[in-house]
Amino acid sequence: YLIKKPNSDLLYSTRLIERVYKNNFIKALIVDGSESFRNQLAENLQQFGLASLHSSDANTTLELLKNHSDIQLVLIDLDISGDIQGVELVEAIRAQFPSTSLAVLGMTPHGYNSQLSIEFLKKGANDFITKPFVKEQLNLRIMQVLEMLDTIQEKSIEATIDPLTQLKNRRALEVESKVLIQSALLTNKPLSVAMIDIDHFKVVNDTYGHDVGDDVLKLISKVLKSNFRKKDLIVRNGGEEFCVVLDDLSLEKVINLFEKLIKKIASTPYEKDDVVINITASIGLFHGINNNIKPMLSLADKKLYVAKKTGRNKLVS
Ligand code: GH3
Ligand code: MG
Ligand code: MG
Ligand code: MG
Repeated sequence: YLIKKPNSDLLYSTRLIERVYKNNFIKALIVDGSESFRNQLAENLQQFGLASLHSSDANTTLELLKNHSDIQLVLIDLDISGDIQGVELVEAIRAQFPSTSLAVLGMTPHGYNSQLSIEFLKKGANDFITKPFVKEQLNLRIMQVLEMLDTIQEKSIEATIDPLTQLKNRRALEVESKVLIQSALLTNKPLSVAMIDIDHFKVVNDTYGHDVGDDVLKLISKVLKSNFRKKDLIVRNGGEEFCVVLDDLSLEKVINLFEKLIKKIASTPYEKDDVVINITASIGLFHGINNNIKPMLSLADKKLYVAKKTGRNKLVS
């Protein structure tokens, strides 16, 4: 199947090698009914620094993908072992592993109807390649689908991460709070939604300038991250306002957590050169459940307003 072509080490192979070295490690999964083809393909990928796992059927493939989250590329032949065929496998993969997590390259055996190859694309493959192919062609396609994966991942990160603080943004809040709400409703457990707003932040900007203001926002973001669990949803809502959504905690525990946070913020001044800025924040907390994030946010916001009106540097729940 794989035609060896002399002097195939051309432009795209070089780019592939460079890419592999830049990213350290790319793991591929080869899904093909023929062991000798798998070995040949694996050897070719190895030359470019791509390690590969093998499978010949759909179930093993899905199992391997579940257990190896570092796989970035799956090469799938149309004609694989077992009842589930290559195209259906692509569909099953995409149901669990969206194009943000994995690149899929279909392989069409020689002499197959071209309509079948198109099915690969319809079911979510990034591209397909027809056998027999020369190495250069394979490397080029691999390069392209991996670059596509990079772009998709970059765009998806850009869309959900706040570039200044690296916290999640409001768009992420909308998407991820839905998941938290669903599971809270299912398990009949409350959520905690907190609105956190830095006190008199405008004074920081007006006194020390916008750049220092930005640094303060970064500092507060670090304090926020250090105060919560990895799974907790911490969001920069906009400006100097943050939002935290926690699941599965009693009101008492949550109050403790946010009281601790308030103290931590107040005792972590911004320091640079001769400048020392003491920062405080006010927090409004909602504890309960609703099938939509918006009313919970707005109730937390009302409590925040009370905190601001009654002296700041405090939690109102
Ligand atoms: P309060 O205690 O009532 O919350 O007062 P405040 O001054 O913190 O609130 P206000 O809403 O009046 O001002 C917020 C300021 O935050 C105004 C705006 O210039 C500043 N700000 C918003 N986004 C950014 C940013 O990305 N960087 C910097 N440096 N400042 C920002
Ligand atoms: Mg304000
Ligand atoms: Mg403020
Ligand atoms: Mg504000």
